[in-house]
Amino acid sequence: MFTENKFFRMAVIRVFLVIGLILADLDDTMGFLRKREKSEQELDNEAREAVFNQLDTDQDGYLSLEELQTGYGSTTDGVKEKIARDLDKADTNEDGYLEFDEFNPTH
Ligand SMILES: [Ca+2]
Ligand SMILES: [Ca+2]
Repeated sequence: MFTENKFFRMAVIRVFLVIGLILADLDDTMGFLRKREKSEQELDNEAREAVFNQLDTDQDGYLSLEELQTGYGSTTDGVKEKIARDLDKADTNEDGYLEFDEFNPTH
């Protein structure tokens, strides 16, 4: 009876150990995913900033329609109009310029 009990207890302990390992692993995985998500976002921000600074040729912190059109190398009226429409859409405070917060080249 005593030995049976001991085996049972060992089995229970083993089950808890396995559950503990799975949970620890899951936590690691979640932490890894969170970290990755964050670094991707940071990367995205850096890329966005680099593009913004490249387009902002007079470095005033705002992208004018001309800067956008020149930066994107638009030669045809169609492309120029599209950029003007995109600027209009992205320009949420409607000052006619894109500041960094309004600038999202992936959209
Ligand atoms: Ca500018
Ligand atoms: Ca604006």
